Amino acid sequence: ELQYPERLNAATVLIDDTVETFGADRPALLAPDGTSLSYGELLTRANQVAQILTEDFGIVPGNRVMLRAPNNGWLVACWLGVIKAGAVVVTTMPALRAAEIEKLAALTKPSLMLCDHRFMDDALAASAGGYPVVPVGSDSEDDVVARAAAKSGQFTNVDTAADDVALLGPTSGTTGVPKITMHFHRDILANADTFARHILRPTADDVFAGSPPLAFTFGLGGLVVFPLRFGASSLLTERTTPVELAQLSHDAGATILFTAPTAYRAMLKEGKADLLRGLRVAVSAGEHLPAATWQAVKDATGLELIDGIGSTELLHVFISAAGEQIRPGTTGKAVPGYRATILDLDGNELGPDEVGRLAVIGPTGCRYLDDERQHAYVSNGWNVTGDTFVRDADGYFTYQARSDNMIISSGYNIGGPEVEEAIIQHPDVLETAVVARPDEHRGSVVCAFVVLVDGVSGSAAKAKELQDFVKTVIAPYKYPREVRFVDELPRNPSGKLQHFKLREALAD
Ligand code: 3SK
Repeated sequence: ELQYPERLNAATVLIDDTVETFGADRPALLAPDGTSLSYGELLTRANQVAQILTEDFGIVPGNRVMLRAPNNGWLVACWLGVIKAGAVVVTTMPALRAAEIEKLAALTKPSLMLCDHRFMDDALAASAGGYPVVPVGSDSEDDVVARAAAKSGQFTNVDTAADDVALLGPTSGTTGVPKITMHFHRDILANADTFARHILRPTADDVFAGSPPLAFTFGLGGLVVFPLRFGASSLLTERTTPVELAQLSHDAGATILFTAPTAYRAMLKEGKADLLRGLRVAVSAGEHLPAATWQAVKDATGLELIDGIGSTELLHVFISAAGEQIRPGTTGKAVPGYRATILDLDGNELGPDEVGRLAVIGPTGCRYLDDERQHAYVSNGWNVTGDTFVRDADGYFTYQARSDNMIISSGYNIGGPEVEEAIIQHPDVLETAVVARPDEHRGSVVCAFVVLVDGVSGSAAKAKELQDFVKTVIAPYKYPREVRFVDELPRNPSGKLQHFKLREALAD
């Protein structure tokens, strides 16, 4: 069991203690242009931000501070500065529009927002003067960068309790209605001390890289908390395509990569998977990893992808496997420190090989801010994730579908992801998402939305070709009776597929 002291500030552990242990000169954050920020420089910047918050804006412990920026060094310094000041970080995606920020602000009641200067318009429109919005990276005197230059860089971290809230993480999940998850100082360290320590086994010589935004806890863990906890370096890139990410990671000497299965498939399809050969660890999460993708990456690079499922509610990954423990096609076993089980609709535990709702309990775990959905998603400490899984007798968990994406057609239960997994094996397919379309005769039928690779166009003949192909890969009754070709699939700002939007499109 993890033991943390009663008084704990996560930023002390992540930056002050790391400087103490590993020295100030080690590179902490790497930028795509080849520049870097050392641990000592990052500590100074974070202290300056904490001074700005407390001295210039009167922020006191417990105040909420919204952050809005792409992945870069100033965002990390701001994140650490807020935690050092004992305040609460509210993470937001830079892609959000004014109305979305307004909704989050109504729920989280920020006292202040620190906002990358390129994303000020929507931020100002959302705040409408209700709380100050301070730019980061502009030429203005009011800017965090200019203010930082006038500060000493000395700050004594606020003596917070391990159970004080440090982070509010919004999640729209896959349904679009935001909930705000609350995380304590100890939670922030717990994922590093469970998933990272046991599955990734980082050392100070590792270089982390990846695509997820820091506002998504997948990115926060993989690109900030884990590297800082182990004294490693992290390459931060603003928006990149999968191929650009592969190239930049290769050039920076990355050893641990975090991205989603879609990105690995895009790297393979564009013939760039070779760039991954220098990695020690490649993590795939955020979406279901089909066994075919795992095998294709292994064949092309020799790398065995580490699959994982996590959630904003639990902060990071709680089921995974590495090395000889990996069983392709399964997500893995409960990460040490977590327990996972399968429940029926009444909340009773199911046995091996029975399909049901995944529930998890562990050192992190969900408290929603002022939200009665707490009762639906958390029961006796068990977090009910909204995913349908099956567990085998050895404790390995295999994904079936989001609980709202099991398709019942003519009495057959068909998991949408199983059909997606078959379609994606066709060489002309870049991405696909499968949902149920209501049908008078069959109850529902399987409908596939398909994005084709560049240079291939959709047609009735191509749809028939895909349908015939699926029938050769899985039981023919599961084939998509309808195929719709689209230019892109709807994703939320964290990059997760929004199947509900496709179901809505079918209902229109
Ligand atoms: O599996 C996910 O979607 C996830 C969510 C939050 C944090 C980490 C992960 C992998």
